[in-house]
Amino acid sequence: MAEQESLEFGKADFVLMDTVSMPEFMANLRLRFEKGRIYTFIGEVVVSVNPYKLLNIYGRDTIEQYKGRELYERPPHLFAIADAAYKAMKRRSKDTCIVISGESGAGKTEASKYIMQYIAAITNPSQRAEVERVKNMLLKSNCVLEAFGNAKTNRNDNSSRFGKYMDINFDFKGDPIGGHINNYLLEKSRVIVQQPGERSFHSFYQLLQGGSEQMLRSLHLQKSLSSYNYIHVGAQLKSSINDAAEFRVVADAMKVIGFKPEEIQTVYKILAAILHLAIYERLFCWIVTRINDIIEVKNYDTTIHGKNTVIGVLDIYGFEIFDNNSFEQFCINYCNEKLQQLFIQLVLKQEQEEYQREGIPWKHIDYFNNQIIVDLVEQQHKGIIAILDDACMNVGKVTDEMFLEALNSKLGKHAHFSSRKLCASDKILEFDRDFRIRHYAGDVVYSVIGFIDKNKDTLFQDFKRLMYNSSNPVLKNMWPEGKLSITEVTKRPLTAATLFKNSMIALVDNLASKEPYYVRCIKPNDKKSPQIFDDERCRHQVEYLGLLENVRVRRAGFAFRQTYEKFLHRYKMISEFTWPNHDLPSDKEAVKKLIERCGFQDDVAYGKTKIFIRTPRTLFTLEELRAQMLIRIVLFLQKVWRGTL
Ligand code: AOV
Ligand code: MG
Repeated sequence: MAEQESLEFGKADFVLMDTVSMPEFMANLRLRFEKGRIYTFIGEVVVSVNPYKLLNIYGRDTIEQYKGRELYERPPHLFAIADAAYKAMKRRSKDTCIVISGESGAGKTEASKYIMQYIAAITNPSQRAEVERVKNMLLKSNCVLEAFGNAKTNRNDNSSRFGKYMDINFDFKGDPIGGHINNYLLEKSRVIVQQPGERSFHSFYQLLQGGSEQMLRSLHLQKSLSSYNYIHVGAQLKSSINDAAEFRVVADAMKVIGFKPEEIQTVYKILAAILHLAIYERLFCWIVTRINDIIEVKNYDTTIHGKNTVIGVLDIYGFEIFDNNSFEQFCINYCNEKLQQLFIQLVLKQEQEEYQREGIPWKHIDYFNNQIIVDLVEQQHKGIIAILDDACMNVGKVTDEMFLEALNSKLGKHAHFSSRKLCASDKILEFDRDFRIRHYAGDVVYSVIGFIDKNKDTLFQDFKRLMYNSSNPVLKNMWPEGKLSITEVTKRPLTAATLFKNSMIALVDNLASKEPYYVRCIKPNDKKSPQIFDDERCRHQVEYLGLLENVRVRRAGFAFRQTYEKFLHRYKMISEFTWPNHDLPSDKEAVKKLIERCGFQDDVAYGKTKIFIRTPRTLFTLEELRAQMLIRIVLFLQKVWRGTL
């Protein structure tokens, strides 16, 4: 359990609560927020509350406190989890991932940046120039992607409008040698329409506010934001964002990453063209591909240097409810359902299943399993995406209303789906327009308008061919399908929703194949205020994130487990019964003897194939005993060798 700070700051690990109850959980969370302690552990999970103010807790001195320390030795912090993921990767050659979840504005993107900064700060102690260059590129890529993929929404002034999963590759020394970014569905409709109070992507405002007179003139642009239909509404909003200064930071970052001057020029030309004309996602994907070309691992020979390992950092758009929710919110919220399902699978379900499998006495802990909602969206033939695809396949004119009709007839009995047709008294929902999904994080009303068009996502082939035949290589690369022949083109392309579903399934498989570390972000209020801790809003998030269940499983559970064979291999020198070999009937019996010898019998349970240790302190003590014994063994062998025994 986490090193205890003074009790005036509350409990550093929710596992230490006197009773596991919502009031006590909330009281601790609030106390810590008010005292500026925004991080709290649940075992190895970090719960974070957005402070909405700059805290002096990310500097060099704090980094030094966490470097190389065990998770429980220091107060809870993002750095503790980043260090744990890094250590697992370095010591045990494990691929790890850090999954950051929480609703829009809860602090995911900021957390992912602090984690990357920490990893950059603790690696490459020998200051190899090439590694420094790679680190710099990885950090700067954030800033470029944020300029082109983030926007001000009513929930967050810097809201990620795309999902991002970034792999950082490390060499055998544990230093970064490259990376790869996967991006997920950009909310491209924002280029054309924004809800009241919102802006288009930052990049447009940055160009117009920060580009030099000469540059704007060469792009045939005017500085006046009100001249442009797509952004003039957003431009009138009062905001804390300094677009002119950010323009220079982003242009500089592109240079550092390795974009060529003519490529940067083209990016801004296309941005200008978009203001004149309706192709932004292509530009965004091209930027990601270009960054990937530059940051991918090069010249690493695994036969010489061994495996290169990976830490993945996932920062995706958070669950969101707007006044008007469309196809994009449907995809974003489905994505959050998938991540919640992964958390349930890895933290709640598998943990309990393992105790059952190993025959450890265990009282089952109930939790809400959102698989039913995941199925509602993605199930083959019966799910919403399948029904939408069916509607899109129909020849002839299919309308959004017909899609809603199909949903009504196929999902009428589903507990998490409703519409006005199915429930006439539900006056919030409009006939022929709305349906509601009861998500794990709350009810969301979606308007079907635009679903069919956005899902088909068709662009005229002539247009693609025209772009592909451009003499500008950047434009050409953005439209690879332009080279397809007519016969190839007539094959029906996958729909936007199916592509997104496939990418989510691949993402979850990828995360599940790595050792996961979790950051669960909570938004304290809807006013972006550092002072307000809105009890009701926070309680709702604690509830749907399943944090109380997480504490219960963790509290009743065991921090560490290992097969008897591996356990003996590491600790057999601690007891005379097991060193150098034991003559007991089984490894399990030998481990029992060893544990009793050390007096830890009350802190362990013996499963069929594994030993389970409840508290990390027991493990640390075993490690200390092992280290002491190894020194004695070495000294003994030295004496034997010198003949002085
Ligand atoms: P998100 O990534 O979770 O939302 P952000 O990480 O963008 O949320 O956080 C929103 C805002 O909260 C930031 O712009 C900061 O002003 C503030 N903030 C968050 N974390 C911190 C922190 N640790 N210290 C100080 N301020 C913070 V979205 O991308 O909308 O789901 O799609
Ligand atoms: Mg974000």
